[in-house]
Amino acid sequence: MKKIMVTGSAGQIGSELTMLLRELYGNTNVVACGRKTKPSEKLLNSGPFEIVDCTEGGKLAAVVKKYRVDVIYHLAAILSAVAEAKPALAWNVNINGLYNVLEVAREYNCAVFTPSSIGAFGPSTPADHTPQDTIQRPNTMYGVTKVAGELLCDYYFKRFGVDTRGLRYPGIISNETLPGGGTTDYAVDIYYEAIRNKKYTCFLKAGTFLDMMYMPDALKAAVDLMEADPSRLVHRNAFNVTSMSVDPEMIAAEIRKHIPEFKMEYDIDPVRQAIADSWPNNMDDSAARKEWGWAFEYDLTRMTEDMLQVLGKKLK
Ligand code: AKB
Repeated sequence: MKKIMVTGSAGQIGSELTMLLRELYGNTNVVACGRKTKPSEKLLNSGPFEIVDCTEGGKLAAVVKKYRVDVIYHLAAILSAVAEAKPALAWNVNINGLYNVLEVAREYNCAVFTPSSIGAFGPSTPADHTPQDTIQRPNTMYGVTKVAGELLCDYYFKRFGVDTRGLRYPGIISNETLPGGGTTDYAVDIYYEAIRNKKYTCFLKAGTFLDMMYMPDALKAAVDLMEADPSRLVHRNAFNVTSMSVDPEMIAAEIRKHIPEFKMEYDIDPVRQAIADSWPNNMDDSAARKEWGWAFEYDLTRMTEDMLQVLGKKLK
């Protein structure tokens, strides 16, 4: 059985991916890593946990050695809005952290999954049906680190044969752990506030279209890509994947089907609006469909039903 390490395991994706990987590969075969001293009880009680800061290569190597890790899901990262506020931190975590992971993977022969993002595109990228291979000149620190990360992963595959794979994730919507400091976070907050207060003040303008995906599809995409036949992978490290292209009004309208009194107001955050305006409206994910069979299960309607049901119980 594969031995797996997850960095950033207490984060929005990590907290759920770790539990899925433990279900699939066995609890003791998946070591959760994070900088947080207090991960969730569920995570802590279901398998091994190690405190690891990915900017410290020696600690990463020690954990890989201790657990004889074969696959690293490297999720520790700084998201777009925080990266704009703290560019040096974003560079250190997103670039130096990834470099350390790749170096350890090279030394110990591990495969590596790294998420890229819609943030790897910029204002000169075609915004509609954004092709798999296109212009990538992002104007945010987050985007700079994501493009550099894609290239670094390609380099480690070509130069050293490290089995690197990755996805350009859209905004991920989930109900377990809140995202921290992203531009697409409104699409998570809106559901929490709909349940709590039946109203939401959105920091992005109506008409701001962005790709989104529900967490179960995001997790499935990561696992399916890592299990895919490598001989079919042309675009190893940066597959466009998406489930829906939506603006705030579309999500609000979908919520109103369940909570008719739901009200939406706007108070635009210029920093996050500028980031969102530089990202695609909708990506073409045909390469992922062709090369490893990507298909989503949750559209806006199905996701909204599930989000409101789960959060309705959780926030009671
Ligand atoms: C963010 O908004 O920063 C992330 C992303 C789309 O990469 N959710």
